[in-house]
Amino acid sequence: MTAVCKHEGLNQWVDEMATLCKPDQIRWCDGSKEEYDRMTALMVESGAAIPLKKRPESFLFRSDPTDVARIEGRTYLSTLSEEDAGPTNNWIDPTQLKETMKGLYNSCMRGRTMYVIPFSMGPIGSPLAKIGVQLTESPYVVCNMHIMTRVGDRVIEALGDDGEFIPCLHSVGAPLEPGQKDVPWPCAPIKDKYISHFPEENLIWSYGSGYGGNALLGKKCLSLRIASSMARREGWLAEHMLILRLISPEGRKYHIAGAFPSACGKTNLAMIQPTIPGWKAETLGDDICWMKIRSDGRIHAINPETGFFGVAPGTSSVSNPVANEMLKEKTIFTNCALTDDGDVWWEDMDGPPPAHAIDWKGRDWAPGSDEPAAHPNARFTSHVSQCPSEAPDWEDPEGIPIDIFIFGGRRSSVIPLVYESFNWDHGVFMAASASSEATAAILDKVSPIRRDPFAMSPFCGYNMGDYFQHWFEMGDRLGENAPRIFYVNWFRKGEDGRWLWPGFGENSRVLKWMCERIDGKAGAKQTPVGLMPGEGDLDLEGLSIPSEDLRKLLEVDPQLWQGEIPDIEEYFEQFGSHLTDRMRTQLDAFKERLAKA
Ligand code: SAT
Ligand code: MN
Repeated sequence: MTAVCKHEGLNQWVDEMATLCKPDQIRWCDGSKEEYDRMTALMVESGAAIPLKKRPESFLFRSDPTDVARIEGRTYLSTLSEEDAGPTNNWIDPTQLKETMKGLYNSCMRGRTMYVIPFSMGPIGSPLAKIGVQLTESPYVVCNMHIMTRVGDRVIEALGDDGEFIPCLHSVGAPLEPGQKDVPWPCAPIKDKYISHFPEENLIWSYGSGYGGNALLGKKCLSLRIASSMARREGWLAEHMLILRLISPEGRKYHIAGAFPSACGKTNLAMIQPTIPGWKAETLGDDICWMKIRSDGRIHAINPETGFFGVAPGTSSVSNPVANEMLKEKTIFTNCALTDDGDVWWEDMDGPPPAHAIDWKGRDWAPGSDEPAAHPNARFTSHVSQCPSEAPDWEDPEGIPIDIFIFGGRRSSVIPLVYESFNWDHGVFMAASASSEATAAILDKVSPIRRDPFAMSPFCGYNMGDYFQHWFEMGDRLGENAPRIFYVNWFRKGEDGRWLWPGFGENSRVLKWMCERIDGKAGAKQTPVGLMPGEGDLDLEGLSIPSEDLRKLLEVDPQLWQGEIPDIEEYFEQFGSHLTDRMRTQLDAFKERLAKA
């Protein structure tokens, strides 16, 4: 039974939006298991969901073929002044954007039920948590929000009669005329999709897509775009980072927050199983990290989410044995292939491919087909409690003090395996000049290599130039307590196209070096890009890696790096007066070090 909402502001907003969208009925979500089961039953009956015989309480969904990933070209940051959105965001004047979207929202939920989803990002009552309320007519979104966030009555209770909430209006944009038969995955054409953010009002309006970050509004929209803008105003950080705890054989705990672009292995790293004897790892989060400086002077992190929305293809007992285990039950799969015996399948899963399957578009598929069986951005949605490596205290409302920041991207050349910043400002420069090769997590075509500072390029809710300044200032406030900053690249390839580094569990060797750097136990050598493990500094015991590969992985070629400079300069240039002199100082110093090398 849903608690009666006594929050007048919330009730009024729901009424107004219902008047605009004109659903047949309104249902308040209570977050219960019964509700989840009712919704999945509804979707099985309608044909939107396929129950999986091989995985208890698990379902497969196939999206519309045009609605398979975030669409950055249709994502907007609507501030009063265009300058406040900055050059990396799409901008439309708020009045104009609202006019356009109101036209689209008008009657958009006809023939459907509007669900009111009260949700909390972060443990309810935590000083780091925020409450949102999403309106949607998508039962798929309701179920995913159940897994990814804390939904229901306890959120309404926490709101009281005047608590602060972030309104998140969502519609798939596919009204049903009387008698019209529904499709399994209703959505609007790409030209009508809008994923809009109004950070000055803490408001989110999303229209036309039912997929991932476009539709699960607690994720990128609230927890990154809106939250980063709040964080700047309020002096904290909302970042696109995994959170991981490493435990040494002596029992010392190290907390790592790592930022990588979408589909660059954040989930795998968050669930790493160290290959070094005696070292253990625990998972705290795989995508989003909110951090505040607490009374001990250190920066504490929480994972505002409660689930994983991870890329399925490539997940195997080699790449991610933990996820492999986690996905055995109670999981929503989207755009994976379906096997004849009622299981899901994707490329690079364990074992041989099935002789026959139904691909993500619902067509017959057999090995050797031109197209992959699963969409490359096929996803799983699983609750944290199902993760075998879950940290027992992952819901600690106080957050966990961070020791190490890692930044990175996917680069087959130039960027070495690992390096450490000389100091905080240099680390901010390293993160700001991060780059990555394109992946399937975004639908738009992007250049083969794009600058993706802090892995926040698609998610920063204000001018990215000001964001850099915010990071510099956080360092000033943290002083001696500032986490150390590292950059990694697991994706370096040899001239023959081979991966040079084995990755996955072996990445623990690199993490161990970072931990030992903190304790002053491991050495490093000076290079123009930063501090790097010298001969014997990385623990490579038990790993057979050709010394030539290792040399390549840890090589800094000043000439190749020179080639990066014009791109970095051009990237920084676009921020004009919003680029702080502190960043220019770092760039100049880097150029000087390269010139001397
Ligand atoms: O679609 S999501 O934004 O949720 C996933 C991602 O791109 O990282
Ligand atoms: Mn992400």
